[in-house]
Amino acid sequence: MASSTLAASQAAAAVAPIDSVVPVPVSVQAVPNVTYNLTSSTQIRAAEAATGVADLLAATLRRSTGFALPVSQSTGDGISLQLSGADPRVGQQGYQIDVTATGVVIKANTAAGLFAGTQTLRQLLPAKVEASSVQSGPWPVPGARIADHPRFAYRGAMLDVARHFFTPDLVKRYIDEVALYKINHLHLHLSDDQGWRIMIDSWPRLATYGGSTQVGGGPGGYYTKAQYSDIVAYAAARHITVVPEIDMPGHTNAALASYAELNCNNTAPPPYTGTNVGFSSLCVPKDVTYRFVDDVIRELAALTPGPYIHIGGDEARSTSDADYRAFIDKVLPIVAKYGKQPIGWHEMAKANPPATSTPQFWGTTTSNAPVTAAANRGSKVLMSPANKAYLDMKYNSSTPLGLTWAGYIEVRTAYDWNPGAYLSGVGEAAVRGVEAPLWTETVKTRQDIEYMAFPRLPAIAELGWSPWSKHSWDAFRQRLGAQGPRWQVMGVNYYRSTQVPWV
Ligand code: TNX
Repeated sequence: MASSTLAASQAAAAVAPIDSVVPVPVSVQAVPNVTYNLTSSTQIRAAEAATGVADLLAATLRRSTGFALPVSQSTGDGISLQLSGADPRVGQQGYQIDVTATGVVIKANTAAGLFAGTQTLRQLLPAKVEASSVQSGPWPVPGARIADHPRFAYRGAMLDVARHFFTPDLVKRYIDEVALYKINHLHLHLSDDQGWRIMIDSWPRLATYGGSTQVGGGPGGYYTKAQYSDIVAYAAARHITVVPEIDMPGHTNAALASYAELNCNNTAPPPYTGTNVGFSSLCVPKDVTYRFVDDVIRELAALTPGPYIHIGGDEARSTSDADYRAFIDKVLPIVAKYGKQPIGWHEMAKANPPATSTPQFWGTTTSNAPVTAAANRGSKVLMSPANKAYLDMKYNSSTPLGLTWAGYIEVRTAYDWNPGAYLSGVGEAAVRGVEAPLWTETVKTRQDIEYMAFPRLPAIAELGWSPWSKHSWDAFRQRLGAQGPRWQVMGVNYYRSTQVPWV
């Protein structure tokens, strides 16, 4: 081993589990010479409202430890999940952990907070705890007092299931992978030129015909309503809110191909399997367009327990400016009518949307007048600058997958920016959170998804969760390096960036 590599791995190996939690907690105090050991007699005790969180934790720990780990509402030592007595400062999503010689106590004000606490606990345990078969112990948890809560309420991951279709099982695996880093929103890009991926009963050809292909001409696919609801429930159990996106008025070739009447010339174009953008548009002057939008939003809202529906709105290069504004003006009230709040790619801000709408910034500059104006009117902005947060950009010139239009994004580039002070005139208080989008023109398999997301997704997750005062590239790269063994055990195909001292 070259001496510099050896030095790097020794440095990394020295990072104790308590110092390697990602995202870094608000406050971590080690309690020296104290360890709690998980054993065959450990019990999991949980308040009734936390039974779901306890069951998920038990399932993870049982697989690798082989212990029974019974879940009950009793009190006593072992692992205890409590919904009373938490410091009010941990808020609606935070938690406290106390690890003593007799047990691990996690307290929070909500089940979401307890779930976040259990994700920290997983990271305090040895990496082999993630194994899917029984491993030999010991299973030490280091003595600690942790108090933690997020910087931003919204920490998102987006998966483009339109350019390439991904099965419900693959989406669930991604949910599991991002939950470990306290991501709490999964944005599904459900429609684009190349495919429509959700059954809409009142317009069934959207899915059956519009969903029948993908980039490169593969078979595509779509989610039935039952499958989609199952994904939503799986995410909800992990305290992740699904944000469905139907992209309009552009990025609509799959819909236009499915129904001729949606086209201004009443002629359906053929399905599209290339990777160009900006060539399609719904027909803005036609009434049928808004019957279509109303039906789609109504059916989608009924499948959506979360507060948001994403209406896309990006790259509408085949729609005139006037038509674009007219379209957004008509669509936003439809979203409100079905009880949802709109999110849209930042072009939506040109239409002066109301303060209830969230523009999602995806530019590569640090100023955007319409977005700043929207923030000044009271909108909260979701930050996804393409040259920092886009998981589909190549890491460097030798990355086999990905695009380059927003530049190369190495791990440090993904980490070293401040979402609360990035866009001029859009300060911390005007930011709803951060999101890491994964567009899939070049991404076809689970391994591809993981290679592009890991390790950049945890970088974006830390920007969304941890306070800026804790931001440190040098400390982050050490913590990230310590995640490597965990990903190996989980079978996550991650990019071994040379910027990170992998353990
Ligand atoms: C731009 S970002 C797009 C997507 C592409 C992506 C590829 C945005 C809102 N639109 O349609 O997939 O670039 O990086």
